[in-house]
Amino acid sequence: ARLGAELRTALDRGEFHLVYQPIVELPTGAVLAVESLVRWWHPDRGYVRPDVFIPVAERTGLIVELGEWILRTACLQFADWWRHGVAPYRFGVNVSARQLAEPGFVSLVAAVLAETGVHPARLIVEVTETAVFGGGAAVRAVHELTELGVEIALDDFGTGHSSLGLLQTLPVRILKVDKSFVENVTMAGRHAVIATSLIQVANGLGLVAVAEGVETAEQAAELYRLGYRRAQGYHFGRPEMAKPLSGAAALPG
Ligand code: G
Ligand code: G
Ligand code: G
Ligand code: NA
Ligand code: MN
Repeated sequence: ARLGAELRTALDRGEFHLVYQPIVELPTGAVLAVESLVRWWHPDRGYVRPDVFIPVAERTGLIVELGEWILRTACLQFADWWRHGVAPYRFGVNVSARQLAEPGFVSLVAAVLAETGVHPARLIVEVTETAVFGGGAAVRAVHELTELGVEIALDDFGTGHSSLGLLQTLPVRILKVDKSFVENVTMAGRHAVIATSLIQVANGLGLVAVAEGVETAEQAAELYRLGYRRAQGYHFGRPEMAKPLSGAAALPG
């Protein structure tokens, strides 16, 4: 409960910031997109991990307001990159289950895009399989976001309530293959089999697969051999704050 109250204060005090991690093309390493990830430095607690505070924010409902701040901040950053001619092709924003199901979420996205002057096709909304598994408001929001021109990515694919049927009915174009399958991709075993199958499913359905959590050149090479053309992970670039825009290299990675 204390953490819940502190989240409210943190938002008012401006203790959150965003970091950005590159998503690259294989094998060139060219940056195609960035994913924004939220960070919280508490004056006493120090760094609090998002997998600790995001679930708390979901329970208290603060995720709606925090999520709006995240969306607007990422869009403003992208607009700034765009103005300076250094924008990647697209940028991803994580949206939690509760945010997605919140009435007015799609209108909010439309308003923030208009306000910041970002073209809808530049935005990728990253949602988990579990968020859209039950149908209902979250699934309607995904359809409406697509009508707006926003891209949808299924995050941590293969670890949640996975259903290949979801890929038939949801207007998803990007599968983010969870890092647990990438970790052991260079060793014969269950994870490698799943990584192999998922790229075949993605390619067969005309979807884009992104391999997450790529940490070594060996993993990148094996993923390329399997057919992956998009990757993300420490090997290519850590999540970093946007660099001040004066010189050329402003993007992370
Ligand atoms: O870096 P990592 O520790 O950045 O993030 C851990 C988890 O926290 C992610 O898998 C994601 O589910 C969640 N997360 C990180 N940033 C955001 C964000 O901006 N919004 C939401 N809803 N979740 C986020
Ligand atoms: O939103 P999502 O659940 O996909 O968040 C991605 C998570 O993975 C974040 O916590 C991010 O910091 C983390 N991450 C990004 N690249 C790597 C990597 O190469 N290795 C590991 N272990 N984690 C990574
Ligand atoms: O290592 P991590 O990805 O959690 O760091 C996220 C960002 O926070 C980094 O880009 C780093 O520059 C920044 N950072 C590191 N230490 C501090 C700190 O003590 N306070 C603040 N506000 N930011 C920090
Ligand atoms: Na994500
Ligand atoms: Mn993920």
